[in-house]
Amino acid sequence: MWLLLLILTGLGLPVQLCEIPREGSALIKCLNLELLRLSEDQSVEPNPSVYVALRLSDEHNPEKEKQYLQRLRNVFQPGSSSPAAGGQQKQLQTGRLALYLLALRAACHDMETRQQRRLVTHLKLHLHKEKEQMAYQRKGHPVTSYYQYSLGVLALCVHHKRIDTPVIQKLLNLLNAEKRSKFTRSGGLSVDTTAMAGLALACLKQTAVFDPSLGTAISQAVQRATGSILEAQTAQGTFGNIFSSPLAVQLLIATGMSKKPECPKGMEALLLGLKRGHIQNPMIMSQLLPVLYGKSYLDLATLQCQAGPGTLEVDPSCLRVGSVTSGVEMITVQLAVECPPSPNVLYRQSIQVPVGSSLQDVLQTAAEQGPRQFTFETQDTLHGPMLTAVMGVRASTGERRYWQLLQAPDTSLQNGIADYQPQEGESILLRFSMW
Ligand code: B12
Repeated sequence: MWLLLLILTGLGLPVQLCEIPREGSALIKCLNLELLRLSEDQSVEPNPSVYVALRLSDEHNPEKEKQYLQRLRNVFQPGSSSPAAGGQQKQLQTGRLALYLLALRAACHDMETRQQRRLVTHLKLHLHKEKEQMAYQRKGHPVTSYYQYSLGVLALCVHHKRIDTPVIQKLLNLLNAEKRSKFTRSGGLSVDTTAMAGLALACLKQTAVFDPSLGTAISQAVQRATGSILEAQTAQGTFGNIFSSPLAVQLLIATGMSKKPECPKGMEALLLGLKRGHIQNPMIMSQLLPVLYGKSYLDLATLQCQAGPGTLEVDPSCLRVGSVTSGVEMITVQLAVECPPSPNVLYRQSIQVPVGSSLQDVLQTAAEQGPRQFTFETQDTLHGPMLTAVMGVRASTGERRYWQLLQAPDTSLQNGIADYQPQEGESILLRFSMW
């Protein structure tokens, strides 16, 4: 096998090891259709990441994509059809604004109008503020997160907008080995963030919209990011967990590392996860779809938008079979709330819910039943509902505090409250944590 590869590479023939096995194509089509169905669901806030995924697909439904883009514009740039309107983009955080700009690139939208130029200026301003806050103290953090900062650089880059040297420099510093600890969360490497930072820098390398003196440092940082991703591969083939693997493989594709044997192993793990129904969150689905067509966000930089015939139509064989719950069989889940310092237990109770209930259902039941009072609040994000307050204690981005979901005593859950389904006898811990 290796000999054959060597010969093929020597002959200059393309060696594509990270290809999708033929039997995966039905699964991919269903994923594509699921995202298209989501784009039509008026009860769900439009998500620019879903639009980007649809545009990076090989199969299209131009009419539905057009309608979805309009919905995105209504939400992310209200009043953008009237030239006098200023839009609401000032309230968008770095990451959302960046995702919206990626969507506009995916639509080949004209960016030379006053309003669109203003969006770009806003993003530049956001990045400047993020950078200033990082520089403020020695251990300073960005206003939002390193992930959103990287997404911001990527968005400007795919639009071929010049990015200030100090902004790039900050990203380079973050990827330096000695500062690697900045990417760690719960003791492990945050593959998602490394992959996003790597994609941003790989885009810069490709489009060359930077001060040429940074060239070598950018190339080295891209190498470091891909190296970290490859090192993060697990025995199951995922890079980090299954949910960080789509962005990780995007980076491998973008940097030509898809020829490495780690890539097909990662792709296999992703297809298996998809087949087993582990990838249900629309945000993750949207990060995965481009990978399954051999693409990455970098492809947006060169995307052409010729109108072609629509080939994506509803396929009944893809209809999802929802989990059947009898509504009669009940399970008991232990729910506890911890708020350090000291394991200060604010609440502990057994909760009964029907089989198949989500963690959100458990919290809702706890809030409705006595004898001890339980309260919680959530906030809608592009990833789904996030738990933002418990027993009156509120998460805070500024103080980098959040409500961590755990299976007691110490296993951090890999799904959010809407997606996680506790089992009979399970102990769930909500812990106010630092990130
Ligand atoms: C940064 C980050 C965080 C930060 C967010 C802080 C901040 N102010 O930025 C912190 C540390 C708080 C966090 C927490 C959690 N996270 Co997180 N997070 C991310 C990351 C790396 C980037 C998210 C982002 O900025 N998106 C871009 C912006 C533009 O979109 P947005 O919707 O506006 O972003 C907000 C939401 O994404 C939200 N958020 C972050 N994580 C999660 C997780 C869930 C389930 C929900 C509903 C929302 C949410 O915080 C963002 C900022 O406000 C993603 C990686 C990825 N691949 O997406 C993982 C990721 C989304 N997180 C994940 C998980 C599991 C969690 C937790 C559930 C972990 C836990 N056991 O407690 C908690 C959420 C618990 C809760 N209270 O509901 C998983 C979700 C996997 C899945 N099944 O879909 C991901 C994909 C990481 C991974 N590979 O496992 N996270």
